[in-house]
Order: sequence, then C-alpha cells, then structure tokens
Amino acid sequence: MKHTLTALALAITFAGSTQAQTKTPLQYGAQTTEKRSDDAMQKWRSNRFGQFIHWGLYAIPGGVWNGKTYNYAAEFLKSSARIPTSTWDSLMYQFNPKEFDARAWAKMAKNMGARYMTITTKHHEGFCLWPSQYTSFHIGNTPFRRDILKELVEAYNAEGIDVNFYYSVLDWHHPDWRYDIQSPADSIAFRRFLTFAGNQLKELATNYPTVKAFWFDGTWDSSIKKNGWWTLEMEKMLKSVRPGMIVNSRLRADDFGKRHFDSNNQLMGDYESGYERRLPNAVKDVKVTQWDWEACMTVPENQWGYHRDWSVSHVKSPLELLEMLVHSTSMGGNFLLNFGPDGNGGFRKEELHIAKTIGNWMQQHGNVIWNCGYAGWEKQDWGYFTRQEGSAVVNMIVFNKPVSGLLKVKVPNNVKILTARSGNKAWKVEEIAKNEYYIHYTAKKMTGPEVIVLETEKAGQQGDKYQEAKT
Ligand code: H76
Repeated sequence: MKHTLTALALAITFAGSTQAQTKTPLQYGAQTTEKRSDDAMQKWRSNRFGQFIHWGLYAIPGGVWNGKTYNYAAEFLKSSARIPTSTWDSLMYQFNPKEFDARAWAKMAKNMGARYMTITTKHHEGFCLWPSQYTSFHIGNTPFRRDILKELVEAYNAEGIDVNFYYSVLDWHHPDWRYDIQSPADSIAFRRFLTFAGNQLKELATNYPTVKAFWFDGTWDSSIKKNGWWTLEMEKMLKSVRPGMIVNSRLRADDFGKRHFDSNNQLMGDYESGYERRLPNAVKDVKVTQWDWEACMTVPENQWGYHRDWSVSHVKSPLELLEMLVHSTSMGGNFLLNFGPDGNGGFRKEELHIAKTIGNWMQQHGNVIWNCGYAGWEKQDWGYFTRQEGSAVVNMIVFNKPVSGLLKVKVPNNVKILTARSGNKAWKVEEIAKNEYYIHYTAKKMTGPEVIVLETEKAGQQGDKYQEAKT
C-alpha cells in the first residue's frame, strides 16, 4: 500500500512537472513574458490617473429616443431601441457641438490631476471623430466639420497630458462587419473589414504621431476570435509605425481564440485591461510584479456616453472615485475615469464637481499617485500604502481613521520607520512589536483622505527584543 501511494505521488509529481514544461506552441500568442521596462511603458505606468472620454453621435439623443428613455448604456441606444442603421447614421447631420472647446477640456483634465486621456476615436456605432479617408461616416461630413481628434490631441499635449486612442473593432455601420464567420462569403466580407480596420488604425497612428497607446474594444465576437492572427498583426503594425506604442490586452486573441491571456496563460498586449467597472480585490489577484493593468470606471453604474437621466443608478461620489484611484495605485495599476460630454460639447455638473474635488486633492497630494505603485507592505484597514519604486519613503493614504487614532503599520523584516509626517506636522511613531508600529494620528478632524509620509531605513537584525510565543 505504502509503495503504491509513493508511486502514485511520484506519477502525479512527474505528470505535473511535464505539464508545466509543455507549452502549447502558438503563432499568435504573447510576444513577451515580462513587464515592459522601456521609457514609453514606464511613462504610461507613472501616469497612473487617466481621463476616459466617450463621445460620439450617441451624445445627441443621450439615451432618449422618440420620447422614450432607455436606461441601458447611452452609447448602446441604437441597439437597445432597435434603431435602423440609416436612421442612426443620419444623426451625423445634427452633430454640431457648439460649446466644444478642446483647451477647456484639457485644462479640466489637467486640474483634475489626469496625466493621460483616452478618447473614443470610433465607438461601436462606427462614427469617426477624425476625418478618415476610409469611410465617409466621420466628423468632416457633419455640420461641425472640424477635426475634433486633432484639436484634442493638440490641446491635451499642450497641457502635458498623453493622449491614447480608444478604437472599437466591432462596427455597426460597416457592411462587412460580421459577428461570426459561418460561410465563405462571411469570410471574404470580414477579410475586407479587417483590411478597413487595419487601414484606419494605421491612419490614426500615422496622422496623430503623438498617440501613446491604443485601447481596443469590441473584440469579443467569434469573428475576431477566429482571426487571432489579425490582432497580433495590428499589435506589430502599430509598434512598427510608432516605436514604444502600447496596446491593451483586450485587442488580442491567440491561435485558439483565447483572449487577453494566451493558451499558455501569458498576458498578450502590454497591460491587462479586463478590469471594467471594478477593481481587483487584492494585490495577489493582479500579480503586480508580473504585469501592468488598468481599471476603467464609470460614474453611474453603466453609462459611458452621455445619458440625460442619471437618476436610475447610484452615482459615485468624488470621494468614492478618489479612493478607487488610490486603491488602484496601491495595487500597481492605472485608473481611467470616464466622462461623457453631451451633444453640445459640455460636461454635466456631476462630472465637473468630481473633476474639481479630485483635482483639489491631487494638487496637494498627487505625488503619492503619479510615479507611485505597490509598496510591498501588508495592507491595513485604515487605507492604502503607495511608494515610488526603490524609494525609502512610503506613503500612507488614510481613508478610515480608527477611533483610537492609532494607525497600525506592519513593515517587512529589517525595515525601520524613522518619521511619520503630514506636511510639516510630525506624528509620533511607536514600535509596538517585531515589525509592527503605531502611528499616533492625533488629528482632531479629517477634512479628506490624509496623507502620512513615512521615512524608513534598513535596520540591522532585530535580535531578541521580541520573544516568539510558544504554542
Ligand atoms: C460593452 C462595452 C463598451 N466597453 C466600455 C469600455 C464602453 O465603451 C462600453 O460601451
């Protein structure tokens, strides 16, 4: 019996290890197995906070069609209200956002603390915010005529903000789009579609040379999954047109139609983009040391484009969103906060309020977000740690002050906390056990999330001072 068990255990071990070594050979899988460390990627990472903008024809009806309000996402109105393509497309003749002011948008983003902006160049409806030579369904043929994308790129770049392009591959306007490939005719049409999309992508990367990243969407259908080769070709093409280009994992499918992560479980593209309207639960879920990631977030439950009626779902407060930004940073990820301008080019008051409130905090404390990431310390109930890679300074961002005023901090072995400060106010640091401290946070009142900066140093072995319990 014992022998049999040993043999079984060996067999299992052996099978396990061979399996670990056998990789599925892939032509269109991940291109690298490590985080990118080039300047462009480091810049993307250090930006941490981005503004997402959803703007297209859907901003005109704003979720209302023929007097009826559709509560589903405003940018899906064409589909929820079953509006024929020709009817929807004629909205372009009404697109004339008189209030649009790229520089005002860029200033607002800058004041909010955003270091990058991701704009829908084309959402599922197929309408292009730039004058594309591959379709007539674009901004140049609206009464507005101006190249909105160009104005935005210039205005945001002038404020020092990187601009990234959202691009939906799924296209409700293009006759050659297919959800699946079920016949030779489908396959011929879809080939034409892929050529069209490839041309547009090359056009965007060529004509707007400062674009830093592409944010792909609408890539979940079988048609794309059956054409994983194209997703790799696009990744390579964009990177050859613009060295340093960054693409999200959502673009990619491998030889077997596996998305985001290939059949060997390697991340495809440059960062993980599956966190939509949610954050990872904990550092261990996102394996911060293994890959970059970004979470994108709506203000209401699920509205990206402008919707007239925000009364049907919870509308997140500036504090909730700020906490998500801090939380993301503490887990080594980026946070992309969505805005949906209306058909005139203005922002709703809730969005302006959010931008202003987060901005007030960021102007004071942005340094605990930009350039910062996972600190490597155990999370505590009062909030979040962030740190600039390699720095001896660790930031505490306190959201929940305990009634005792004692903030527990557990440090890794051989790390000593020297001081704890908020601006020029010093808090008492008390060592309470091996690798454990209290910061005596005696502030009477918190006016917002408090930042406490810890100065640390490497300590020698902490010898016998603390005895381990015998149990
Ligand atoms: C579903 C879906 C789309 N993906 C989000 C990022 C929004 O663009 C939404 O319309």
